[in-house]
Amino acid sequence: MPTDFHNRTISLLAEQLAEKGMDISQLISRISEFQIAVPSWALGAGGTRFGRFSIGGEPRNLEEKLEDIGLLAKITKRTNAVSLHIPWDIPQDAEAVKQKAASLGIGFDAMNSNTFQDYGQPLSYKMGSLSNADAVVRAQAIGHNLQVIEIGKSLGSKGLTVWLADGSNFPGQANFRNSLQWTTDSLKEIYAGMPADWKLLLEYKPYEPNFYHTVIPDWGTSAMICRQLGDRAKVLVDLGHHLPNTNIEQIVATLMHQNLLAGFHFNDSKYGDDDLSTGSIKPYQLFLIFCELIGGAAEGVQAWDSISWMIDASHNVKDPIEDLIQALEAISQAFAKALLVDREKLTQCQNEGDVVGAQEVLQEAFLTDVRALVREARIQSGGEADPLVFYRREKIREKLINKRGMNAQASGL
Ligand code: LRH
Ligand code: MN
Repeated sequence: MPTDFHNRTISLLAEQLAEKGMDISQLISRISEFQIAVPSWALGAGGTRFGRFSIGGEPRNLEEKLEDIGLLAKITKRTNAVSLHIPWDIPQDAEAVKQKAASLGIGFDAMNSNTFQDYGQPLSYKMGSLSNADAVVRAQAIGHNLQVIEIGKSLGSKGLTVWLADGSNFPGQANFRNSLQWTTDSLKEIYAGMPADWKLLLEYKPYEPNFYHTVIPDWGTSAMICRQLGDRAKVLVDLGHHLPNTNIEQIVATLMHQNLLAGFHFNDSKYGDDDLSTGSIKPYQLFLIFCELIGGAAEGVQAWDSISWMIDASHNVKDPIEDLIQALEAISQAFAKALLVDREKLTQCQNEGDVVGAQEVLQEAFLTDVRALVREARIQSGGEADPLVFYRREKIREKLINKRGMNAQASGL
């Protein structure tokens, strides 16, 4: 039940926004429509090479992962889809899985292939997959991606995310040009194997697990390859896949300008690909990214609905469900704040070279407390006023531990 304080906050905010010519009910419906997919591999405790600390009550199979995402959907109303990773989440009975997901109000966002591990396939990916010097290994990796597409088709997914660990650890280990050409040729076969209404999301990453070169290290290389594949191939921006101090909002603006932005893997980081909770380290950057997204859509360079919104995080010390509640909230708040930017005034400042004025416009929006707005959107959608408070009050983790056991371990990273 929303508190009286909440209702008074909303009516005050409605007044403030009306003065700026903004209709709070329109903002609330934009926030309610904005849904973010949850990764199937983020429902267990993640880990690093230095160790993994289990959380207890982790989902032991795909069905239990869907139950946890169903809970998130029910209490936050901010997610309505899961992004599966193959082979970590191969459905035993696709139709049954599809029905279970539908009963929980969940659909299937982009599928993720995996040619960065060996999981019993005939040939190892140690020396690469789509860029491997051995054409037979490349063919195996292409075959895996085509299999992932078939699984995705049986679940109603419309996208394939390809992230390649391919690269090298030492100078001289790889021929950069051959690696790039073999990768591009392999992706062409995968692209040709996709249904006409699917998109290929090509994810870049500067390093890890290879520490000298990565075949697709940055947005430019990914965009260059996408252009060679076709217009349903676009660039996936994982926020953690940038060298320190990279201007990610400019990359987003540039990709949208070229109608080449596939979507996002939301997370946050201080140093490398830390996969920390979205908005926990650099909330202003996340806000600026949404400013570019809203600006690009308003200017018509790329359609808002053509972009995929997914979280990609790994929880070393937090309860995964609590972390996802926080991440969904942080993303919704960044989006809500960016919707408050007076774009007309900003454009005027930009055209008049009023640098101070432009910053004032952004800060005015960023410093507006939108928590009540996001809460109101959730309440109006039938969600919990405060999902984290609900999750703890209902002792859901304890109940999951009782049902699944302390040592239950989810598949994934
Ligand atoms: C690579 C990555 C990729 C996933 C993996 C789980 O760092 O971001 O998106 O396949 O994490
Ligand atoms: Mn990712």
